[in-house]
Amino acid sequence: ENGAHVPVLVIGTGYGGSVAALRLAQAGIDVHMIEMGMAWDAPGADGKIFANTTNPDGRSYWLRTKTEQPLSNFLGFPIDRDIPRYTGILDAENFSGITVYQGRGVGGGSLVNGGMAVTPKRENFGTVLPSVNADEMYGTYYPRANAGLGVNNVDLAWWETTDCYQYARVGRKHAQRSGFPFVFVPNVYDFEYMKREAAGTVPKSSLAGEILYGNNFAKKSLQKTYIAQAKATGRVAISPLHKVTSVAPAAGGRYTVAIDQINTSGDTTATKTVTADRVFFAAGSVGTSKLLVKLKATGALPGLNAEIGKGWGDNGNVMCGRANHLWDPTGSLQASMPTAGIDNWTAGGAFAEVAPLPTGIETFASFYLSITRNPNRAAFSWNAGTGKVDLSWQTAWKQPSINAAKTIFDKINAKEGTIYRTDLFGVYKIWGDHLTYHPLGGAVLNKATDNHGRLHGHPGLYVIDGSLIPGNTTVNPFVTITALAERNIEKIIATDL
Ligand code: FAE
Repeated sequence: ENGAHVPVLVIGTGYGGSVAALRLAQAGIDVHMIEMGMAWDAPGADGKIFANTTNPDGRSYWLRTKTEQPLSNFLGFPIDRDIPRYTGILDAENFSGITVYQGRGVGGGSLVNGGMAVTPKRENFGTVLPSVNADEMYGTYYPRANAGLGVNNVDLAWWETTDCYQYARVGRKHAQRSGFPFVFVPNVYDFEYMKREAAGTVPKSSLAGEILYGNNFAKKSLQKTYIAQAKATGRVAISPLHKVTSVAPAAGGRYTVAIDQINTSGDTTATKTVTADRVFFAAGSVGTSKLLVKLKATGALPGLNAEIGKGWGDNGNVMCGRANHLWDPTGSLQASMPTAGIDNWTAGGAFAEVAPLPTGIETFASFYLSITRNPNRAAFSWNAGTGKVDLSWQTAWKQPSINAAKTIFDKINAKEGTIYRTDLFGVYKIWGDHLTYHPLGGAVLNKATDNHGRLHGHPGLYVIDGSLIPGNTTVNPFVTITALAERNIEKIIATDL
């Protein structure tokens, strides 16, 4: 409520924010979480909370009047369509050189992501978080994060025979015939439920193509794990459809937090001010960076250092499809949750997730999201003219990612006698190089903050989300974001509170 005081305010309800809220509450501290997106706890007119991937509606996108699907075309035809403007679940945030996809709502990215719960290989960890003790991460915090997230593995005997992973078995065959390691990865989707979907005994979610716009069943989003546990403590309150616009020092070492309440059309219906002893920035790499860059530039938080907004990377994301021969179908039924990847990180700097194309028809296509070693880093900056935050990323900076992905797919195409699909991202365009699902950095650990996420210059302000990670995790990022948050909050509770 306007004028209220809270001990701890958390901005955002994604991985970092949920870990912070749960552990603080368990330590006996009352927490208020502010989330700009919706609660996603009530069904729409069709009886479902979330819209289907193949049939987007207002629930699907954050305040857009037209969908912006990551695969914009099919057989060369644009597939985007008009939708009502609404505070939907997936934000396709357009910067000048890249579109950054993010989840909006209680649960953040966990609402829209593919659930791939991947711990980086230990030998690569030094490049992921160079200032963090790897023994502690692999001994304590990665296991804690995996347990908290409810990570599970697919039953391999079932995977080998089920129709819905034919596309992945084709991916394995092609990888192995070209000599690449094919690795299974854990997921937070309940694979026992998926078996029952395949058997036809429960309502379908992954086998109905649900992914980008939310899963109605069986994906253990943060709503079902960390946030459910946090609420059960009785110490955590959440305000959805509230957007933090400012944080500034107040008397007594406290902070004043300005918040806009919005309606489902995105209009501000009230502005509120609260005070907090401590504020955790957990608005995601883009959300946290935008706030901090603005607050530093406009003088609200003058003590922030020159590292704010820097070190941003796209986790080297690049997408592509391959056209298979007609004797190599990938299946009309494709589970929307990926289970495996092609690991050419050491030799070629690419880890390619074998991704589904859950269109419901046979496409003879193999589709991949590659995570690559891309050295380019961008910075956020305040644009006083527009009153917005810009990002310096340029589309051409994806070239190292394309080169890395080609170390896998040029070889597979040569071996199989196949070609790239050129119809998925436009007309005669092979590479999906205009986007990322994995924004990382902008308030890098041990640079913009100390080695546990305390912002320099303003005691009581913390960063605890993907903005701490300097641009690349070598694999999908949310397990690392969660594990780092577990590490940092343990230290902060022990020494600051
Ligand atoms: P995040 O989860 O983005 O949460 C930030 C929250 O803060 C959001 O709910 C925002 O709405 C909210 N917020 C932002 N600004 C404000 C403000 N001013 N006031 C109030 N609230 C605000 O942050 N990762 C994997 O590891 N495996 C996958 O399979 C995978 N698949 C993905 C698929 C898609 C389509 C997408 C978009 C992402 C995927 N990711 C995946 C990435 C993963 O979801 C992402 O790294 C994490 O969600 C980032 O966690 P954070 O806690 O940093």
